[in-house]
Amino acid sequence: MSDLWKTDTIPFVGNDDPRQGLGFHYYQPDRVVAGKKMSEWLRFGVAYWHSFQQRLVDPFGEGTAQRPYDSLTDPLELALAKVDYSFEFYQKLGVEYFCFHDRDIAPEGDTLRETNQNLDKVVDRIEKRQQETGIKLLWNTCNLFTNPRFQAGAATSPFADVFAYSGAQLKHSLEIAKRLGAENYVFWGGREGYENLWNTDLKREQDHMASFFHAAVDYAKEIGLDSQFLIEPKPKEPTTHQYDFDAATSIAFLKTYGLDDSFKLNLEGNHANLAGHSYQHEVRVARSAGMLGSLDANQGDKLLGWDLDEFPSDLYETTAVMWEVLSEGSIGPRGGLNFDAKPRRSSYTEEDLFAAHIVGMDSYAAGLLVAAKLKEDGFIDEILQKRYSSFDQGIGKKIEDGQFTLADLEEYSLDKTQSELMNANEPGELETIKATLNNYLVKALADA
Ligand code: XLS
Ligand code: NI
Ligand code: NI
Repeated sequence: MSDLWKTDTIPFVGNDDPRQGLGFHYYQPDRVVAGKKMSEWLRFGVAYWHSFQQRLVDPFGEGTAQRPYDSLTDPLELALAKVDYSFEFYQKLGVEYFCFHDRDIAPEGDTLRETNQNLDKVVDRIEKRQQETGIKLLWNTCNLFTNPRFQAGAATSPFADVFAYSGAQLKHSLEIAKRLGAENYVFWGGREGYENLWNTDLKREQDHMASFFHAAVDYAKEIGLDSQFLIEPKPKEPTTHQYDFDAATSIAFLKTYGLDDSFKLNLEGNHANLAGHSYQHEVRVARSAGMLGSLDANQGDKLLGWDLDEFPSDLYETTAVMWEVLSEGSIGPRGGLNFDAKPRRSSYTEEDLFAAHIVGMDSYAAGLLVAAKLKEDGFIDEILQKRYSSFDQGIGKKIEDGQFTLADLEEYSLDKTQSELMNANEPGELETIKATLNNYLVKALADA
């Protein structure tokens, strides 16, 4: 592979040659697809934690990553070097957004006061680099799970001092969101859940979590922070049961506690699978509730059952997600595709980090192209329109309009024969649909 990335940006090379070098085969930021630029539909973001902070560790071994700042030993100097490197990386890759946890970017001190001082020094550098490059913050968040103080949770910790500390940490994190112009602010409930109900007061913990979110909403109002608040559902890991289990559970939680006007959802592919759902399902559920906020773009491995955070490469899945996004009109009011993903442990070079993002970006760009063709031809929309058309008139219309009683339905149905009701069904034709989807995938990409 060439060393071009060391000096230049990653080029678009087209798809004539299927062999993958360091170039984009499908992603062209300025190409207009379905009425918007690719870069506007996709709004790619780099996850600071995976790409610059963590070292490609797994539960069985230390990190393997090789980065140019590895030799630095002074924690603050190292933190600043990572910021500089990260902005070079975004520019060379051609992404416009990044995301971070507070603890990804700066070392902790002994007290929160010291930690905040460290944080502010690094935020100064980030702000400067943002101004120089025009690169924007898709979202930031609080890491309320790594430090051992959060062993039993943060906002749901059974220990009041830990709750108090968490709120104090959140306050500064929201101030940073305001300062850096975060489009969104994410809450992922790291250890907000339980290991076992025998030592857990579930109701009390959920009440605490809701009051934590209400306090965040209040403080955002107070400081004039207008980032879209997002909850990121995940069913398990690190706890056996996370309270933000999936989109449906999170929506119910937000509605129960009167928070649904202030939050939307940030949905992650691998989390969807851990919850026993497809990624498309999670996006559809959020859309149905008007709560699609943003996407953490990654994928799992069907042979392994934990949160692997692989870079997306499954075109069938990216097509499905982008079909939902096209149907919605955008990823969310201020959403984007954050690569909450890391190269495999044996892909430890800087070049691998580029290659990993390229496959993710190209996979979503390809998914967008296929989904746009599906939309343009009305293929899926027509299937849906036809399948539910019996609700457009007659008894179906009355049902949808709420103009019916059970007695009306009895009168309508009492003398219907078995064969009349069988004939009311139409074949679902899923096999034909799947074959046609494959044809669209192959054709749209060949034509790309
Ligand atoms: C972990 C989550 C996490 C959030 C941000 O599984 O995906 O990375 O996106 O805290
Ligand atoms: Ni995750
Ligand atoms: Ni995530």
